[in-house]
Amino acid sequence: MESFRDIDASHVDSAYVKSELDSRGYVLIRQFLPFEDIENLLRQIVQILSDEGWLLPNQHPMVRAANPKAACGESDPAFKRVYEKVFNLEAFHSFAHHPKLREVMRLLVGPKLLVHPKPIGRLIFPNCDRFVIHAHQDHLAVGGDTDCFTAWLPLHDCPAELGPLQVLEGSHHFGLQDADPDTGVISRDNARGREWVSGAINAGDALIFHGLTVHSASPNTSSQLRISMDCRFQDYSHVSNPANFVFPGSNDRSWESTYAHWLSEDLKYFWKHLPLKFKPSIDELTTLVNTADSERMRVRYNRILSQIKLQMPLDVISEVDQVSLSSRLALPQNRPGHERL
Ligand SMILES: O=C(O)CCC(=O)C(=O)O
Repeated sequence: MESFRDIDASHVDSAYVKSELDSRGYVLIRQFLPFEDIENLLRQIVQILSDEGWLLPNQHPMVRAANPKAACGESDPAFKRVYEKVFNLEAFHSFAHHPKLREVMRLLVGPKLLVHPKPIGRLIFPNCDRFVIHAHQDHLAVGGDTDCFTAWLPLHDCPAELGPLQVLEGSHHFGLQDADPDTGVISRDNARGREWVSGAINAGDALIFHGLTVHSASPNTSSQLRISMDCRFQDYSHVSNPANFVFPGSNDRSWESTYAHWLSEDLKYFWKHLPLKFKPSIDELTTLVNTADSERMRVRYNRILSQIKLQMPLDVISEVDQVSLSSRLALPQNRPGHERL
């Protein structure tokens, strides 16, 4: 496989980033984020994993030596319980707002930058095929604006054996590609684009790609956990998916539980005053609660709608949606005491 084309952070400028994203669908910026900031987050994550028995006890947690007996992945209840602890870390969220990331993302999306509020942490056990994320396009799951960008950020050096990402160059030029309707996986044989590229991605490097760029993880064949973040960014005046602001998959997670141990108020509900435009809109969501094809999706839409009501202040929602939400949910437009929700 060909190697990534990359650039050192000191040479990055707006024209380069835009033209690489335009022509290749990705840009790999080397030595972009300061090591101390990455290490601070990694330390907090590995402490959780060590306390949970995911790491071998006879080695330093920062080595991330995986305990094979604890191996689990995203769909396992054991994973979800530990992941929630990681997700609740204040540093996990502030990392997505790192000034360097904001700066480069503004080059791509302009001044109206929306940092998606739910970054994803990847905690990938080694030598487990079922945990490898296969080829897909983020837009299928993320929804909203196609011009949404992902920054993939390993929290330690990630040579080939730790399973860094691979990218299909130029694949973002072909719209949404044929994918398995249940899993969103695109067969590598049929994927449209130029050629697959890959290579080591190290702590501090940022791999940034477009929402339609086909990409895939490579298998982690090492003996260590691979720990990385993926954070998403878009223009807030473009449509965004309301599911990205709430917790549609679970009944007991909320922003209040996420924020319970945070020291600073700065990033809580940071999107609160942004004039977001939802797609599906509140009206569409209200219809989907009754008309979506499957019971699973009807329940999901219902959760999104009710969590928006509970968790988001009405001034977040665009004019049209406010009227619709307040009449349907019988809420006053300016609810006293709602500012902190
Ligand atoms: O880190 C991984 O294994 C997958 C990440 C990914 O697919 C993404 O960032 O969209």
